[in-house]
Amino acid sequence: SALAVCVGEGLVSFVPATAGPLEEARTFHRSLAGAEWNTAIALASAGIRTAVVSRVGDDGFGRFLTAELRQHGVDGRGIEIDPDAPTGLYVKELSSGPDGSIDGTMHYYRSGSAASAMSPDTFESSPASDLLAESALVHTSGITPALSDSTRAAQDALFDAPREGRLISFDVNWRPALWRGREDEGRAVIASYARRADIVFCTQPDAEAVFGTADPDRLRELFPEARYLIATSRSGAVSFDGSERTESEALDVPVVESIGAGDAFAAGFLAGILTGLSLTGSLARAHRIATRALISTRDHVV
Ligand code: KDG
Repeated sequence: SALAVCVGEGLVSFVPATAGPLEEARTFHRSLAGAEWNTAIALASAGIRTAVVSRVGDDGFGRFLTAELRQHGVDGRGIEIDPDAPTGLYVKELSSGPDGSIDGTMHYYRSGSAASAMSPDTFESSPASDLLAESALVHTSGITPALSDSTRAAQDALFDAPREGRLISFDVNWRPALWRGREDEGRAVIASYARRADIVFCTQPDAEAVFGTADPDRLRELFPEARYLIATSRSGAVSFDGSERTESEALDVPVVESIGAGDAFAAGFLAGILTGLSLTGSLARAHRIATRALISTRDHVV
């Protein structure tokens, strides 16, 4: 069956047990995170043969992340172990609003991480090179080129390599914290990948922040090359397969955790496309899997 390869940084996330400033947080829940890794796990859970190509540190966190992948049926042979650099982390800081709602801020501890040293070389040696050569689809996002010059070169190598029928899927995933002080460059870099991808996912706030418009028809004009363009919002998605336009509604559920829902949505859509579903069928699958992520705090979707 078709192989999907997800390329990006896996992170360990730490979420405090209670809301409040980090200086007061004593107990944290540890989970796997990282957009492309979340998507990989959701793809494997949807029955798609899936591998991750990445790098982790030679440390307990790296071993935890790769064990989690394996447990969910994702092939982790394409993950290089860096003897010198650590596995990246993020810590969430929770604050509670006057109405009882909980808001989270992400603090990254990932600069100089093992994955931020991904480079075009990462794809040259076996088994990563074999996995990529065999893949029907490669999924990555706007996070990867934000990490370092070498990860950006890696992403370019992925996009510039002969496709040979392989689809390149790109989730915009605008993370301004990773582009601080060079936001305009970040916008241009992300637009350049969106122009070259076969499948583009973009949320409404990201579209506004990066492309200056969240109007799906305008986005279709900006990125005419992508075969599939999926513009998502809290209420649903407007999607294009070529010039065929479809609107689909998100299921109306109480949201427990929105982080990771986009990763799950992408996985559902890609699983649909890889198994030959129509645009409508793939979208239904995407909404179903994203809804599951929205209403749960399952370990792998934070
Ligand atoms: O999409 C969810 C991700 O944002 C989260 O898992 C952390 O990969 C992450 C990032 O770089 O923000």
